[in-house]
Amino acid sequence: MARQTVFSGIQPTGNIHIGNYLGALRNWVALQAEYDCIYCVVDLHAITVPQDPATFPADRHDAAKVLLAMGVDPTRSLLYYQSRVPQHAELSWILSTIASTGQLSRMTQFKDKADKAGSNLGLYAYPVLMAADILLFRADAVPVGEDQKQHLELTRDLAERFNARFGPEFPLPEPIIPKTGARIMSLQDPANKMSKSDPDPESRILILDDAATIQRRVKRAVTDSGGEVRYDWAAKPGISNLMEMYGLFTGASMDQIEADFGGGGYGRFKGAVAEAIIAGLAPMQQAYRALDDAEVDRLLEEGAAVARERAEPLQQAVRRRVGLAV
Ligand code: AQP
Repeated sequence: MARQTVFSGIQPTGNIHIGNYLGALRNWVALQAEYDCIYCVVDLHAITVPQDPATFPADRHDAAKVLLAMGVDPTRSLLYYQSRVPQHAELSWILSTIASTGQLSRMTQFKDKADKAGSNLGLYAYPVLMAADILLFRADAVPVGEDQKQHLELTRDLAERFNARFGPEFPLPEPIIPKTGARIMSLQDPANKMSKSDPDPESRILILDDAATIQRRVKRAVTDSGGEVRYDWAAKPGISNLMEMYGLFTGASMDQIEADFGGGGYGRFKGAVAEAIIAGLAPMQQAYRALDDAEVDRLLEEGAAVARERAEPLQQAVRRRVGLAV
């Protein structure tokens, strides 16, 4: 039986943080064992908020390097820059003609980002491009964090609408959202998710942060009143967030963490969390430093060439369905 296809993407908007890793990217790596995986640095998405054209190429290159360092393996998976595969944008346009503006206006990420960065048509249409990314390769499953659930629902709606209007073309993709780590929260405000675009760098831990920075950021993380280490998102969101991180980096269950650290005070627990993150990130940081920049460029170009070739017959089928090709 043919392997199922997985697609996912990450924006090269600043450095990748442990929320991206725990929520989505560690699944990207794990899924390679079983699935036909297609992973994309979604640069066309990133320019929906202002980017500096002078530094953007380096940011994009760096995002690709972090993915490779984490274990995305170009001998097993496709890895490329979205803008190098023009079929993404073409399919996005076709899907936009069946997307409802009412549904797009209800997307919470659009509302959040439009408030911060100012609105533009690209930001509004972002979920349609994301749908095109996924549907272009007829993906069966999409590993993402919880914040992308609404966009996945829109993708499924668009696939269903297309199939009903033009004939059966797209499978309905399923999200793969982890049970823990799907929503890692800001270290400075556990009511908001950890995010690359948060203006406060103390709110996040980056994959490439050094040990001293990680220790400082965990130490300064906002915690709750009382000193008991207990997994309780309603009463103790700051500590519960750190517990999830610790659990994901060490494999310890929440019960185990409570048994080991419950009455020991926040200071001792925070020290252990920092050490677990430092140890968990060390192999990726070593792998990152060992990468050759020219080789990374070559791998990404090679990935794009394969992706273009693979996308073309699929996109031609879409053109035929809508009457743009015979
Ligand atoms: N805090 C998070 N916890 C768990 N998963 C997360 N993801 C993002 N933040 C968290 C997941 O990471 C993948 C890649 O995200 P993205 O780069 O496409 O954009 P994003 O979701 O908008 O992430 P950021 O870091 O918050 O970036 P900005 O600040 O640019 O918006 C996705 O699968 C996402 O679910």
